[in-house]
Amino acid sequence: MRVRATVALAAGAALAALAAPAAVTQATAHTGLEASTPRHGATVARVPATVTLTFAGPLTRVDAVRVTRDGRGDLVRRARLDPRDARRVVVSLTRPGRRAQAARYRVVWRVRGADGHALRGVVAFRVRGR
Ligand SMILES: [Cu+2]
Repeated sequence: MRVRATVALAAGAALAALAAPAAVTQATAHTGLEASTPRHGATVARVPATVTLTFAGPLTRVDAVRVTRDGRGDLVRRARLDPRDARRVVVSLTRPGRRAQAARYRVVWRVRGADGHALRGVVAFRVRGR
């Protein structure tokens, strides 16, 4: 399943309306989420130590990442751009104890693409535990 990336409309639409055709092409080449580990919709045995988000193009900034467990809390220890690959966001997690891991997890992310657009989305996965 592909994760939907929502683009902040106001700035993009205004720019696209004013821009020349070449710039419009660039503005519509959004830096969407391409892949993640775990994948969206996956069921895994344990909570991973890190979640990675891979985008189609480079990012300039990670604005916010939150990882909830059954809709609550935040397991994020640290979220940052991969210093070797600006298309990747690496999120390290505080993992619950083994017995508390079975749950539904949501990675709620907000980043900024190199084209200046804000992007946001959610990667959901499930841990069956044990
Ligand atoms: Cu864009």
